[in-house]
Parts: sequence; structure tokens; C-alpha cells
Amino acid sequence: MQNIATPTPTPTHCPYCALQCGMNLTPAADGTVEVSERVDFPVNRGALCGKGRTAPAVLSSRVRLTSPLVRAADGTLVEAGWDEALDRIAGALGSIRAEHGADALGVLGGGGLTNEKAYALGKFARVVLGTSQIDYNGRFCMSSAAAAGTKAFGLDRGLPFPLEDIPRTGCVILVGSNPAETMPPSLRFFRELKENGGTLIVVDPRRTKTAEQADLHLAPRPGTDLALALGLLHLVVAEGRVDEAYVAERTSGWEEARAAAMAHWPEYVERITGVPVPELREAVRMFCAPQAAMVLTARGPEQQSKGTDTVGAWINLCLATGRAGRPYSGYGCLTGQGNGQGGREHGQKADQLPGYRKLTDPAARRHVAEVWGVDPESLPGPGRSAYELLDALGRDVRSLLLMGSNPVVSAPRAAHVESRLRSLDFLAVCDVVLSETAELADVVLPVTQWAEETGTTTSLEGRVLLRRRAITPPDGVRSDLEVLHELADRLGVEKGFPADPQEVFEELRRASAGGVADYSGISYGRLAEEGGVFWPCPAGDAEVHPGTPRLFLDRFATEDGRARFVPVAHRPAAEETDEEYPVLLTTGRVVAQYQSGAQTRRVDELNAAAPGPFVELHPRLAARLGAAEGDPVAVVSRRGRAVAPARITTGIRPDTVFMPFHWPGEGRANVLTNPAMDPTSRMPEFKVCAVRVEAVR
Ligand SMILES: Nc1nc2c(c(=O)[nH]1)N[C@H]1C(S)=C(S)[C@@H](COP(=O)(O)OP(=O)(O)OC[C@H]3O[C@@H](n4cnc5c(=O)[nH]c(N)nc54)[C@H](O)[C@@H]3O)O[C@H]1N2
Ligand SMILES: Nc1nc2c(c(=O)[nH]1)N[C@H]1C(S)=C(S)[C@@H](COP(=O)(O)OP(=O)(O)OC[C@H]3O[C@@H](n4cnc5c(=O)[nH]c(N)nc54)[C@H](O)[C@@H]3O)O[C@H]1N2
Ligand code: SF4
Ligand SMILES: [Mo]
Repeated sequence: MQNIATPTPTPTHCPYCALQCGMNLTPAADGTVEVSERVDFPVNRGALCGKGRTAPAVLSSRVRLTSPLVRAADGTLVEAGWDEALDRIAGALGSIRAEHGADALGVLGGGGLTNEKAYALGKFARVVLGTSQIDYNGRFCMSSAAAAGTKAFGLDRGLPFPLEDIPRTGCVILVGSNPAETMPPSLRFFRELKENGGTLIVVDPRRTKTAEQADLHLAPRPGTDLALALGLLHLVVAEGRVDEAYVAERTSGWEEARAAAMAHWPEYVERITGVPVPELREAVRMFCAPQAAMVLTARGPEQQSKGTDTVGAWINLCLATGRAGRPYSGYGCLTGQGNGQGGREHGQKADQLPGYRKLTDPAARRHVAEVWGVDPESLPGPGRSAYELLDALGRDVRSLLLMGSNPVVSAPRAAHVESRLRSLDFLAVCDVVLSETAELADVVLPVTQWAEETGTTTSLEGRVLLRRRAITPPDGVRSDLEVLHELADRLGVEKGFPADPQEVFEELRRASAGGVADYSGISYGRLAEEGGVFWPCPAGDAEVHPGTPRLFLDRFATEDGRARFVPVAHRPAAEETDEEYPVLLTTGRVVAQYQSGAQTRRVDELNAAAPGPFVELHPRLAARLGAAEGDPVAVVSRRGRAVAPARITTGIRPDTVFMPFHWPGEGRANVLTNPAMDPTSRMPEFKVCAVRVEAVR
């Protein structure tokens, strides 16, 4: 018998989306890593989408960075040692601060960063740089739902219940969410819902793979979800389906919200949305028939210049019908990025301190300053939101330190953002690959990846997870935490930036204690043992707190314990169609590519499945242009022009075209998109702008 020890698999989680599927990783003899099923994690029970399955490909040094790069005198990026690269960054940031002040230093983070990194980055900006100018890409993601959830419930945790509650409810309205492409293993929950006799309603301008599984598909004109939700609420009132006892006992503000909804007659709503009145009535009937029901939103209704009000209107529908804070009922937002939930809790957001605290709250400042060992007065105030920060680059913000985002591809009005990035005095990017944004940098630092480092993420359910290191990183790379440690040291702050993630987590626990997102009762030991803990989880004096899988069952997190209705009214998108730009563009995702594509475009199998951008359009529109399947078509907005092959389908409204945003180059969808922002969340309007479509001869 051979005496070779079989390497033990390490149970860990996927690097990509917020489902954070469990997987086992085993190092192979040839230096690669094998993914195998991890059935103990209840969310995916071993199932993975193609991205998760192929994620190890990005660990190979063939596709990744393994040496720092610095901009040479001739303008090219050349390999350099770590000391030289770090010295350059610290030197540049120090001198820009000396000349222009601390607020000339910008920082942009990401919802893919672990909790430890997000925490350390926020602290680094406030304590080491002293700048207020930090924000992160979650602003482009779920910020509208977060703002609406906080308003209505007093707390924002994307899902107030675990996904496993979905099969136990009676009806789900899935608004602008395409989990068949964006979270495939989660489809199981919707399948089980139907097997249990429940119903699924999908609201999407396109007949997506998800919509195909629905009992009812409503296809509104992009940007009109607010009117749609108000129309449904109008019918709920008109048909006497309001849960009066619940409204009286558990909510406030109903009269104003009711009055606002009554102004949205079904016929008026049909005119705005294009959804026929009988379909509105059918949706209300399906939603109100069972004891329990849910509304789940994703980027469709949220990435609008009225996203906060839109989500508010869907929450109002839940509240009026008594479908929130009760078992198997409620409103939830399907957060997107791997740590999209935790990434919005620990202080990389412009207005935020760890524990989901407010930077403007004196008590919060005192608490966090004490943990950090600094004077509360020294903490800067709130900064700008992500797009506003990108727009300020090269003006009053002279440098940017970027970790975990690729805005050249993913930001709205991307050509403008790219020119702002080029106008900086200094750009430093930490990444695993040479992204389109890293290509513009003065210094690029190659960092370790998920399987090579330990850290925690918080899934879309609010479940805090331990993502374990399974393999040794290649020579030449360092972790983001090591980078912050080294930079802090060079900028004169020797303590408080440990490179060890567990040490950072221990501090995060203390910083979050007593906050909305309280992690103080969670430890690496518990996470390893229990496989995940839902926040809030305060450190009890005597007993171990079990964590909180289900929120709001007794009371909402508002001062009086009641959920708040918000009175909202429909308003048009920032840009409506006209003679010059007669078609609406909406954007989104395909299953085989992730976000800006920086990682997934480097995986052969995924590229074979989704090789490039396309323009999805209705046969009637295609016929008007004289375009056949696969012909290049140009999409032109007030901000730019993109060209990609036509994909003709009856599954899209004839007044709308769709483009995925995963690619740079001439099919870059974001050169077209409108940066018009929601006034509360500062979310740009990725989901609707006016365009003209032309055949390319
Ligand atoms: N394969 C893949 N999976 C991913 C990601 C990825 O890039 N690729 N990214 C992750 C992240 S960060 C996120 S945020 C999630 C996003 O997950 P989703 O929100 O499911 O993804 P999107 O494709 O952006 O948008 C969902 C749907 O909204 C529809 N839509 C467009 N405009 C409107 C509108 O005005 N109203 C309504 N009701 N619907 C509209 C689109 O047609 C689309 O089908 O996915 C996560 N998972
Ligand atoms: N038109 C349009 N545009 C959109 C959207 C849309 O629906 N339509 N959706 C928006 C949404 S929801 C999102 S979330 C954004 C996402 O868009 P981006 O913010 O660009 O997100 P990613 O492409 O995931 O970029 C992450 C970058 O960080 C790197 N990276 C990954 N892990 C780490 C790490 O641990 N450390 C460091 N230092 N780097 C890391 C990756 O290689 C990659 O280059 O796009 C937004 N843009
Ligand atoms: S669904 Fe999301 S978490 Fe699961 S394997 Fe795919 S990308 Fe990874
Ligand atoms: Mo996202």
C-alpha cells in the first residue's frame, strides 16, 4: 500500500456572489486546487454555479498578478519590489496631503472585501489618512434597499429571514431579480415553494429564465416599479384587503401612505407601466390569498433614481397586508456581492462607522474612537458617495487608493469616470489581476485571493461565515490587510493595523458592540464550529447569544417598535424617451460572467459560455433597424455609444433593449448609462436611460 496521506479538504465559501455557497477545496499535487461538494452548508447543499465551480482557475499565476507594478518614466507599468511600490504610495499620499489637505486623498472599497478588510479600510481612511473621502461600490448595488429598509424597519439587513423560509410562505413577488442567472443554486427554494402549493410572481421587463418559472410574469416598462407597487396597494385598499388590525398594532403612518396610493388608479398605472389592469388584479389576488407572503427585490427596482421610494412602496404593500415581522412573511432585498451585506456594515461607506453606526452620531463617534484609541474630534465627517467621489477625481480629490472594484467597466457614464481616473495625480490599485482600472494606476499591488487567506463574510441572509484559507499563496503577493499594515506604518501609524485577520475581527467585535449590526458575540471559534451565525449577536454576560436568523417577529427596530409606512408618489425616470432617443436601455447580468468581468473573463470555460457583450432586442425593433441575429448594432445615449451583436428575442418589451455590463471595449454598456442619482441613497440609475439603436453598416 502506498503511504501517501490524502490531503484533507478545507470547508470554505465561494469568492463571488452573496449566496456565499459552501464548497470544499483540496490542494492537488500539481499546485492546482480541486473544488468538491460541501453538503453541510444549508444554502446550496453542495450545488454550485459555473463561476463557483471554476473559481480556482483565477488562483493560477498564469492569469494573475504576482509582482507589484509601478509606472516607469516612459509611461509603462514595470515590475518592482514590494518596498519600492509601498514607498511610492506612502510618499505620494503624504505629499499630496501636505500640499492639498487630507480630503484630497480618496479611497474606494468594495462589497467583495471581507469584513476584516472593509473594517480596516474604513479605519485606515479615517485614522491614517484623516480623509472623509471614502466610499465603496455597494453604493451601486443595494444602497436604495438599505435606505428604504432603515426608514421602514429601523434596520437594514437584506433578508430578515433565512432563504429556507421561502418554501414555507404562500406567495413570493420577485421584483427585478433574475436568480436563474445571478444565484442559480437559490432556485431550489422557489421550486420548493411551488411544490408546496405556493405561487411565484416575477416583475421584470424581460421574460428571463426566472420569469419563465413564474405563475405570473408582469413586464413593466423599465423605471416604473414605483407606480406598479402603488397600483397594487391601491387595489389592496379598493378590494378591502388591508389587514386593519395589524396596521393598527404594528405600524405608523398608514393614513398618508394610503392617501398617496389612492391617487394611483389601476388604469393610470397601466398607462405608466404597460401592465394590463387584469394582471394587476391577478397579482393582488395571488399575493393576498395565502396566510403568509413575501416581496423580494433586487437590482431592477433598486438601481433607479427613485430606488429608495420604489422599495418603500413595495414595503408599504407588505405592511398594509400584514406581511412583515410575521413568520414566513416579509420584505427582503437580495444583496449581490460576496460580502455585500457585511461590506455595508463596518465603515467603508462614506457616512458610516463600524457596527452600522452613523458617523454623524456623537455617541457612535465616541464609542469607535475609544476602540481605535483616537480623539473623537479627529474623526472626519461624512464624505461623498461613490459616483460623486469618482466625479471629483482630479479636481479636489487628487489621489485614489482602490481596493475591490473596477469602475472603468462598472461605473455609470464610464468614459467620463475613466477620464477622471486618468486626471488623478496618483492612483494606487490593489487587485488580483490587471483590471481595466489597474491598467491606469501609478502603482498596482498584487494581493492574495479568497482561498489563500482567512476572513469572514456576511451572506445575503445576514449569516456571518468563516471563509478559510485552503492553500498557500504564490510568492510575490501579499494580503490587503498586510498592505494596509505596511502603508499605515510608513505613514507614521505603527499600531492598530494588524495583518492577522482574526486580530482584526476581535477588534471589529468590540467596535460593533452595541451597534445595529452587533457582532460582539461572534468569534472565529464559533463560526468554525457552528458554520455561521446570524447578526445581531451581542456578547451576553452569562449566556452565549444564539444569533438572530429571523428579525422583527416581536417588534421592529424603530424607537416605538412599529414599522413606518412611507408616503411615496410615482415620478418619471431621470431620462425619458423622446424623438432623438426613443428606446429605453436597461442593463444587468449573465450567468457565466461576474460584474466587471475582471476575474471571470480570465476563465476559459466561462468565456466559452459568455464570450462577449450583446444587445437584446425585440423582433419588431430589429425589423425596423433591418438588423438580423448577430448583426452589430450601435446603442447611443447622451453619454456615449456602444456596439455589440444583436440578440433578437420576443422575451423583451419592444420599447426596451438590454445589455449586460461585464465587458470593456466597444460593447461597454456603462459608457451609455445615466449617473443620475437617487436623492437619499445616491444610487445611480443603471436600470434605465434613453437611447437610440442603429444598425451598423
Ligand atoms: N452571474 C452573475 N451573478 C451575479 C453577479 C454577476 O455579475 N453575475 N453579480 C452579483 C451582484 S453584485 C448582484 S447586485 C446581483 C444582482 O442580481 P439581479 O438583481 O438578479 O441581477 P440584474 O441582472 O442586475 O437585474 C435583475 C433583473 O432586473 C431586470 N430589470 C431591468 N430593469 C428593470 C426595471 O426597471 N424594473 C424591474 N422590475 N426589473 C428590471 C433585468 O431585466 C434583470 O433580469 O447578482 C449577483 N450575482
Ligand atoms: N450597467 C450596470 N452597471 C453596474 C451594475 C448594473 O446592474 N448595470 N451593477 C452594479 C453593481 S450591483 C455592482 S456590485 C458593481 C460591481 O462592479 P465592480 O465594483 O467593478 O466589481 P467587480 O467587477 O467585482 O470588481 C472587483 C475588483 O476587485 C478585485 N478583487 C476581488 N477580490 C478582491 C480582494 O479581496 N481584494 C482586492 N484588493 N481586490 C479584489 C477583482 O479582481 C476586480 O478587479 O457594478 C455596478 N455596475
Ligand atoms: S451562486 Fe454565487 S456563491 Fe454560489 S457558486 Fe455561484 S457565484 Fe458562487
Ligand atoms: Mo451588486
